Amino acid sequence: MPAAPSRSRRSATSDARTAQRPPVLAAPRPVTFPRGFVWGVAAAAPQIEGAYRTDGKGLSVWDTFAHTPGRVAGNETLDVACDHYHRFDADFALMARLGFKNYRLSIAWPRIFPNGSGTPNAKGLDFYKRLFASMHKHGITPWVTMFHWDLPQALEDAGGWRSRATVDAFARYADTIVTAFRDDVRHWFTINEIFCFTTLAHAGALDKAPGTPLPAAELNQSIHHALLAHGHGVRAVREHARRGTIVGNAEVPHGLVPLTETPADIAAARRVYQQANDQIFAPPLTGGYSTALLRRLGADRPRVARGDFDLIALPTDFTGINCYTAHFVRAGARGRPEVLPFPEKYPKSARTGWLKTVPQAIYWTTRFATECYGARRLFITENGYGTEETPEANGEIVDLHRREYLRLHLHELRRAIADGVPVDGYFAWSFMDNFEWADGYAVRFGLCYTDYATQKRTPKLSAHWLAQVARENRIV
Ligand code: GBH
Repeated sequence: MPAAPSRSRRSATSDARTAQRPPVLAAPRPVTFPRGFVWGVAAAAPQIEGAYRTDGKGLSVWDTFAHTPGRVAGNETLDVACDHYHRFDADFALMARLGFKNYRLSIAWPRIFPNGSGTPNAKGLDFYKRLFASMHKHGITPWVTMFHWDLPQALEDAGGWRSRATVDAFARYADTIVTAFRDDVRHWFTINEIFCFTTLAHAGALDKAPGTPLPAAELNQSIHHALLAHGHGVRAVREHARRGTIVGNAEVPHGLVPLTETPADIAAARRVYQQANDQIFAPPLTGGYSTALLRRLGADRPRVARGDFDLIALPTDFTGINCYTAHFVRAGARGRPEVLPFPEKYPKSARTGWLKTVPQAIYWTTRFATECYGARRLFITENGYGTEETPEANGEIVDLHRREYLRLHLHELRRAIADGVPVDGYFAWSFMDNFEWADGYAVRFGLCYTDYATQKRTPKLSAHWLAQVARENRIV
């Protein structure tokens, strides 16, 4: 046998030498958030409450939509959902145990005005009174959305958002809830994502309720009415809430990120952002429709009454941004913006094709809101990841996909704050798996796993992780 090559000996020696003098590295630098940064979790009444006819609740457009065969995957309904209506106290106990101190929820309009008008339903008001009392008992601050898509069916039958009468009905509803809950609620959101219950409900895929096609002029009028409703939400808080109560919206601006962070690509992305957001996201901040928008809409532009923009642009206390994804933009020839298509295999949620992972979305969407429209105080009102999931054999849910999605977004959010973007808080979507609209219950966005057969909630790995982030105010 020849002797073993002496090389191995030599390398063993040099390894040992290296080990004696390891390079000195800094400890991982903690990525901390500003003192007082608000950490919370979010959900919405129609997606979790169930009890769809209990205590006098009227039907919403989503009840009707889900009961129409073929509209929701598996023909699933909101009838029972997470049964949060009967389980809220245990849900808040779990939230508190994890350490989440802020919860964004919504009030179901058809519980308060089952037929859209008339006298408010005392049992509906009483339900939320009990719910807020439970939250306060558990040390959780409510952040309440007035409208998260569950329009009373009676109002839809009378013309829905196409009709200006729906704006009046919303004004009355906003006055009613802000007054009724003035001792319980100090943080309000007016309307969640106008784009989703107007554009997506009346054009294109029609996969949001009521899901009926509309001519462009009526769609644009509906959007205008929804903006007016937002204004009434702000007005109602100013008129009826206790001093110090804050109000803003929760909108989902189209996300556009520069392919490279060079001046040319940034300018290209900004141009597309401004055009894509000039009808819904911009008006409350800018106080009008841009001339470019009006030119683009042409004869289909909405009728605007005198004073409408005084209402729409009433100053808010913050701008809420729901952030999930974005498109990449680069500067083409002569700086012309090019929105890039996503290649087939780009990282995305397996079940929700629209949810492409683009963490820079949170940096550029908040930054552009400030740069383009002067937003002075921002909250991330939703950010999250949905897909199909099954627990491991031991019952644990090791949702590393969601943890990575959230972690990457939080790093980008921290970068935005470091660059001066005024973001004061972050709400993860969603506290627990729930009714994911047209995708039914198959797509899970929860930090907690919902077993729909038993209604048992199990915090996933991501819930424990984000709760620790919230408790320590840094990315762990
Ligand atoms: C939010 O909307 C909702 O507020 C929340 O209720 C929901 O459960 C959550 O996100 C998860 O979906 O037709 O190509 O424009 C999400 C924002 C914006 C996502 C529109 C779907 C449709 C893609 N949505 N988008 S497209």
